[in-house]
Amino acid sequence: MESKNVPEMAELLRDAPKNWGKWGPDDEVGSLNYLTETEVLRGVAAVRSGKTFTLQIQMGNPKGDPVWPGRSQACRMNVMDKGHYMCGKGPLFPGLLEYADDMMIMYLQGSTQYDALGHVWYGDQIWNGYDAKSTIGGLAKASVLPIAERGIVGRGVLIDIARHRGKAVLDPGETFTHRDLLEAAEAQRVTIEKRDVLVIRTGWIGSFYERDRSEFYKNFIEPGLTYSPALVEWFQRMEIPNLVTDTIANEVTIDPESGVALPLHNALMRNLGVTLTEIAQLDPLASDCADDGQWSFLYTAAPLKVVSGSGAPVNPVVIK
Ligand code: UVW
Repeated sequence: MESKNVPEMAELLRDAPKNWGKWGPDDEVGSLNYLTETEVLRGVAAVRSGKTFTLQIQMGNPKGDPVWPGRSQACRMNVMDKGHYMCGKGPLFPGLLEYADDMMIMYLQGSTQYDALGHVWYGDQIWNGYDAKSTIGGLAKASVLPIAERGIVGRGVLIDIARHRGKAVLDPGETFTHRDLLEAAEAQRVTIEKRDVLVIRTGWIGSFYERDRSEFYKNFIEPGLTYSPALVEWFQRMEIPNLVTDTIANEVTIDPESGVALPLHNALMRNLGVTLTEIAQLDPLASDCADDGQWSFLYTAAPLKVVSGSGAPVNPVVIK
């Protein structure tokens, strides 16, 4: 990559809009506040056939799990099975009950997941202006717990940017903007409405299972949305509560204009309170939408209730 002076996040986002204080000084769920009962009913009204889709990737697929470089794979360990009973090591219960048990060690961002609003920051402040020191030893503010306690239900709209560009998968580092999303939506004959859960398919996570692992991680740069003040203003004006994508980090890894890593994490999540849902498996849903021409649906998600968590695994359910 060409070497250039990369500005600090605070400099890049100096004039960027914020929703801090909009829902009070104690708010920890940000733009999810837009998902009122009216929005739930708008989601329900989008249901036509009753077809359902789950958006979580498998945990422990033999090909491995796609995770951000530096994070390790989820590790499931079998700690009790028939073998224990066969060698006399299984616990004895009246009536000779036998059972299998597992435990799992994983990054909370190591599967399809909701980021807590306090997951990223710059300038010593997280979402709503809370002190970044409140993250020390586990998030005391803006953790994933309040998000998990409320759940996420609303109208979802899928924009298949890969299909729109005639590709199975976007190229590494390939970018798109909100204007591209609007163009793709028009081609799909669907409208991105105010307060929609915005679901974007690039084909990237699906391609993880087709490619050689070392090829997937080589010079790792994901495709995705690219930062601009106009894009951030559009998210704010559209009152987007939740951005869901089939990439590991929901935006192009390095902003090509400034050279800054993941600026939208801060511009959208820290500043506007938009929740991010990452590593979604969108291919079966997208194929079905292309077949029946229905790109909007009821979107529901219940991340795990991890106290003080910076994120939580989730298996969103979509009903068409
Ligand atoms: C990082 O935190 C780097 O990314 P993500 O939000 O994708 O977990």
